[in-house]
Amino acid sequence: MKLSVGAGLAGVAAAAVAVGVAEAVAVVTGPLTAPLPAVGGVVVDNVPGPVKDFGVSVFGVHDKTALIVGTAVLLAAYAYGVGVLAVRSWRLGLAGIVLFAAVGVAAAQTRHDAGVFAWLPTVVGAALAVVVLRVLLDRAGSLVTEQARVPVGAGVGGRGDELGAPPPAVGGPAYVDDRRYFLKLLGITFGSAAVVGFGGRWLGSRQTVTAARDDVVLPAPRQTAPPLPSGVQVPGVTPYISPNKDFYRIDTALIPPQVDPATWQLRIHGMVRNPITLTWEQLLQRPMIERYVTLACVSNEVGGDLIGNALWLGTPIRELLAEADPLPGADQVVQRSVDGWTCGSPTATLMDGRDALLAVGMNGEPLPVDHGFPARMVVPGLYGYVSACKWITEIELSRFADFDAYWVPRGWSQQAPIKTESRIDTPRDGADRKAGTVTVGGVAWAQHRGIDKVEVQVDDGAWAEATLAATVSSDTWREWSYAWAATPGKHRLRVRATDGSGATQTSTPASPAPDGASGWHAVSVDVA
Ligand SMILES: Nc1nc2c(c(=O)[nH]1)N[C@H]1C(S)=C(S)[C@@H](COP(=O)(O)O)O[C@H]1N2
Ligand SMILES: [Mo]
Repeated sequence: MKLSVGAGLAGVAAAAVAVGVAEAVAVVTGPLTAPLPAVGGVVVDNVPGPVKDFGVSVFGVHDKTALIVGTAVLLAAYAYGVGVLAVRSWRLGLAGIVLFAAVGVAAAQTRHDAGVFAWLPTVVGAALAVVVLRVLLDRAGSLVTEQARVPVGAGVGGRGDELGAPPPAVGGPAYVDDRRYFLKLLGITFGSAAVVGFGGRWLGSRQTVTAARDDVVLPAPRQTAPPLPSGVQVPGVTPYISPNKDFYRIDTALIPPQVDPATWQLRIHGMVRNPITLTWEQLLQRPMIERYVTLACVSNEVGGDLIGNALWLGTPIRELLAEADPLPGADQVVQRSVDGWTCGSPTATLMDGRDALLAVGMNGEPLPVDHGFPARMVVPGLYGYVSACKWITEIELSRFADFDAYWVPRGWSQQAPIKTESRIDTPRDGADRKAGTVTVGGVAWAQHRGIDKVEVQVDDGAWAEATLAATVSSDTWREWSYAWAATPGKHRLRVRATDGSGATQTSTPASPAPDGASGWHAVSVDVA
């Protein structure tokens, strides 16, 4: 092993210690104050829109894991460089660690859970990294390349004499022992860093609001949802109601905010005559209704699955807004999450009579933490990024001309009603079928306008009307099926929907940015 390789590995091991120890300290100071999630969070907030879109399209709901792994890999490369530098000049090595600490501390300060001690995890981690790097480099000093290695004690005043060690043969057993010893030391360092780091993460994850959530007793609704008619579900198609554990999750939070309902408040202010502040107790006392609403993400590609349908329990937001009494001209309702994320919905849309909810329940449970516990917005007909604020703590009446919410400067439209779309769930793209009757099925959605017609086209044939399944309201997606007389060969199936306003889904393909994908979903099927 070359000295520089040993020094580089020593750098990486020191970084592992810094990150691991910082995770442990962050148990006390807040999970986002550790350098890895802090830097990751800054990256999330600052990457250009197209890069974020790329992340979502490649990694989907795993984009956060990909980001943390990516940040860790970059840090490892940097630390390797610091190690190599440090063996030449200890001062430069120290400077490298100080730079790491400065970046970590700066990033931690910007996180929503940053308290006065947000700097502590990085600083403690970096201080230990200095010690670990020094010790490892001293050990690595005995690792030299075979060519460069001069038998210890060979020269005048050789150190072998000072140490009283017998001069080993070149490449002999003592050399191998040195290397083994160093590698063992590295292993122990990495192992300890991992134990401390993952242990800290584990401890941190136990300090969640799960217990508070378990204690929540949801109020009975003043009005229950209309009963589900039979036949909402087409066999082989996505479940009509998405279970909470399978419900898609999209947000900018690397670690979902842990909001204690005991201290939670919602402030309704800005351009209103009558500002309101609600506690959790007060919110639960408001009249609640239950509604099925299908949520959709603007990043959903044609044929994609960033869409889900749930039974929400919440209080109608239009009643709260009416109490707050917006001033004329307040055309935007800005919603702000505890982590600073914002979205803006048209005031007119929230007050036009649709069941826009300040929701506390999802499919019969309190909101899962990932989906906004204790409270979030759900608005039928608007994409999530302009309406569905999770972990909501503020509603500010404003003007579109005066305020751009989170995604707007990143290249997305201020306003974004959900586009009429449809998807084929069965057969899957590339599936094989036997000739004869093949059931084609899927979902179609145009929230708040409703779905009036779905048509299927085989190859370049005429569009044929599919059978619509029952639905509970115009605010959810609608399943459909079509009995296809399949003939042998390779076929392409396409689908298009017509909404309650009579408009047929456009064939023009558009990518998600700036206001939602469009085009017809197609699958190809091999019929034998
Ligand atoms: N606080 C917060 N709320 C948020 C977001 C976010 O990043 N932060 N993302 C929005 C987006 S883009 C969508 S599509 C929906 C997704 O809600 P879900 O994760 O419950 O499916 O949440 C919205 N609410
Ligand atoms: Mo989204």
